[in-house]
Amino acid sequence: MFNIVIFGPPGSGKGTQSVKLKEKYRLVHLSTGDILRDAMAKKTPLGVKAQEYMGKGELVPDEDVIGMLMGVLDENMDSNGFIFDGFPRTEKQALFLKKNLEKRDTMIHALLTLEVKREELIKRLIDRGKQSGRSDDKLSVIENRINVYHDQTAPVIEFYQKLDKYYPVAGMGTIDEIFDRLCGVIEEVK
Ligand code: B4P
Repeated sequence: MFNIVIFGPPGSGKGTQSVKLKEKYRLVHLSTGDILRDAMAKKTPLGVKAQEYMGKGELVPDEDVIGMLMGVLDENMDSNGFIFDGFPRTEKQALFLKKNLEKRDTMIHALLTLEVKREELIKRLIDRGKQSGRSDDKLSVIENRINVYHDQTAPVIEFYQKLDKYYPVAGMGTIDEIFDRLCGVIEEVK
């Protein structure tokens, strides 16, 4: 298996690039944001709980996200590998992922981190909000999401730096330019 984490602040293009990477490398795309939005749309107990947090731009509690992910991992262990998109978002989630992949004789091969300036993140998310109607894509919530990223999510970088798996990638430019940069790193790591 070949497993990568696509990482970066909200609006850095994780979801956008995951769709392209999944096709090229035939990986299972596991987006915790998408799974949570699906649960919200279906009004499941997890979805109702997640709505409270996501609407404010806060992280959904680790226990809920971890519980949700376990089943999806086991359903796809015969695949070529995973793109984890939006997970891990805390050190606790990173440790959980490491232990659970080790139990299944595999690991994360690279944390690909998209680096994008704050003003560009805000611009992209406001633009997306106009079309998607996502309740977390409005200015006050976007600013909180970016702050939450710096406070709670950025420490995940250090976790993977210690494992020698951290790869920063410039996330400014066209979608295709950024995709080429990501593929360049993957070809080196594979
Ligand atoms: P996510 O769904 O992960 O979404 P995201 O961080 O907003 O976006 P992403 O980086 O994927 O941006 P995208 O490609 O769409 O998280 C949403 C919320 O879910 C979190 O705030 C949290 O509450 C909760 N959550 C999710 N996972 C969790 C976890 N593990 N633990 C706890 N809570 C969790 O790009 C954004 C826009 O930019 C798009 O409109 C796109 O078209 C545009 N764009 C992309 N690349 C571009 C480029 N190169 N140039 C111009 N525009 C570009």
